[in-house]
Amino acid sequence: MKKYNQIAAAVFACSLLLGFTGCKPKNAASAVSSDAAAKVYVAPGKYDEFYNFVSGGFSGQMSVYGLPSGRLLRVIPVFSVDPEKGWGYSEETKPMLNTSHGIVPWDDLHHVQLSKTNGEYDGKWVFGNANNTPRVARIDLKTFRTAEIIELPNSGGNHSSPFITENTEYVIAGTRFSVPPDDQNGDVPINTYKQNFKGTISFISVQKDNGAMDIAFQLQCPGVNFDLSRAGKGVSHGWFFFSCYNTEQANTLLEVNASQKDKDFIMAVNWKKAEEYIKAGKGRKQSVKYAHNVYSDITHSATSTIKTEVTVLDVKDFKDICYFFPCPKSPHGCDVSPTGEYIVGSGKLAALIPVFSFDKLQKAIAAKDFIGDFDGVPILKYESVLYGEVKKPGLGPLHTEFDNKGNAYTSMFVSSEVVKWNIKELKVVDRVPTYYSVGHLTVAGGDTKTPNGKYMVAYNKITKDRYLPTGPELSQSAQLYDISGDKMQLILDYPTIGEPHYAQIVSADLIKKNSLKFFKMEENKNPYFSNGEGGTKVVREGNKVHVYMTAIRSHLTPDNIEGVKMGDEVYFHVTNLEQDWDVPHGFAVKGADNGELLVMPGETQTLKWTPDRVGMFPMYCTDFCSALHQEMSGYIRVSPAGSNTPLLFSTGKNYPAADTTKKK
Ligand code: RUQ
Ligand code: CUA
Repeated sequence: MKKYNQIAAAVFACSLLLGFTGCKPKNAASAVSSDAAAKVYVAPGKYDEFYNFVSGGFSGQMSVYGLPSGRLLRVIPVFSVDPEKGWGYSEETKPMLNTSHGIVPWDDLHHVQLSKTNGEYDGKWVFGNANNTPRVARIDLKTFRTAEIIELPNSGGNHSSPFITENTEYVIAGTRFSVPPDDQNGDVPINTYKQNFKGTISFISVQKDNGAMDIAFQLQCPGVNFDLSRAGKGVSHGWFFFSCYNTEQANTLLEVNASQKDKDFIMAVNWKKAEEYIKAGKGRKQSVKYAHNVYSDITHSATSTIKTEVTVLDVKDFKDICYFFPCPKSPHGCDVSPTGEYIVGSGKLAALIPVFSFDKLQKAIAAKDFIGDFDGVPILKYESVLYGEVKKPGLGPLHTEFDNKGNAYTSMFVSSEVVKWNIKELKVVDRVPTYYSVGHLTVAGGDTKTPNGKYMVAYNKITKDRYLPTGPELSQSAQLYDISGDKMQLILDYPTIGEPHYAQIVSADLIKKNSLKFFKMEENKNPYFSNGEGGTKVVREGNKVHVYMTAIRSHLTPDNIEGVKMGDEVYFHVTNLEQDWDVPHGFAVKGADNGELLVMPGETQTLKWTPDRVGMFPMYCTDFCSALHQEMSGYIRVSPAGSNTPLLFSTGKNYPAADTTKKK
């Protein structure tokens, strides 16, 4: 307890310090070496060597940077609407944000995971988690767009997610908040946590060829908080490791009540065993409700399906799926070394880094070296699983990644530094300050079997004085370190979008060759596609007016529309006829409370507009597409309800003036 108090005091002192002075390590500016500029300089017209996929945290998005330049290449909308991409505004993209609770326009994305084959990045997809309304998304790296989102029942706060197995057999998602299962009455006193609350882990299968996701099964585990996880690899393939906190099972003031025990747990899961039980029909069907959303690059639309069943294994009934082993004080990160032999726990309040051995874990399980059980799950003895401890690494270890020379890099939130240590010897070999309060870090290929080991990026929670002031909120910051030598060397600071949590770095060669340039017109199966300007039309169906419109440099077809009346709902189905890279057209109409559109070459997107008044409404292309972009515009006339203005539409034609406004 004394030890805890000291650490807590240190945590508190530093957070106080941060609050007032910025807890500034010395020589912040001079920490950058003189050759740093040359190391990060990517000449105009040249490509970066790596893509860096970065979580946007509370923005719900994912951003893509080039490294080593730190240039922002793209923000990918995932769990939030995004006006820059039109995501969530067009009728076609809205279903992607659907959940069993209805449309959720903004969530919180913490972790990114690139798909893997044989424990190496394969460049096909990147996955991300929605933390608040639990979901997992798959982003297609051909289009850099979200292709699929699956909601997770029986979960709350999908933090320990998404982590993937060596061959992307499964994407795994552990619940942060334990909750009563969805098919049980959740209307129970909160202080019945111990009896009624369960922690669920979801196993999402991923189809090899097209990436299609499905919830294969869920494990119902004791009620604790799952924080982070990693799949085993190499020798530990077939296993998964989850850090668990709040093993006190507290339901209030967790800050104190979930920090009582000296050790929480890491939970080891033999997922191959769980898979066997599922195949043998041992799972129980549970009725639930969750959304499964899929975007098609052929119909250029999303569908959202509500599903109603999952298969659940209750781990306390199967004694050989899950094992707990103690891990010092409120573990956060739980990372697995490139060989798969070492599992690194990071206790947020611990003053050491415990390193566990997979080999010892197997022996301890075989020897039934248990010290008891926790809600029916056996607990192994700490010493029997421990490989060793890294002593005095710094304060507040959070996350660890690995290089190709047998070293590990651990972020230290409280002491604001990255500590490099040797895995075999458990000796600290180098440390560098971060500016300030590093959360996650990533090494190029750092969670694969063969890390690249050239760069490491620290993602800092607090920026303070690093950039020009921009009011009360400053952009969060990433810092790039050259780790190719013995000493880590800070070479670049760059601002991030939202608050970065985890990120990954992958060789650009793996991705850039597959990138799509435009959608083929002949493959466009959107039901409102206009096949060329000859295919455009305006169709009235009761009070719905469907405008089949095309956009090409530099006009809209039709660009004059009359005969729309108050009470109508107008659907602009805009097809971009371009068949060339990087020529989007936008579409906007005055007063549209549903936003605007951005339409990629060969794609069709729909804006719904309900006119709120009689009059003349300009419409135009919002993306500066050509010299005559300003000419890419038109008018839509709205007449009173019941008027007999004929439905007319055209481009380049002036009909004889038929002034219907005078007639009643
Ligand atoms: S977390 S700063 Cu949400 Cu991954 Cu550790
Ligand atoms: Cu199309 Cu501007």
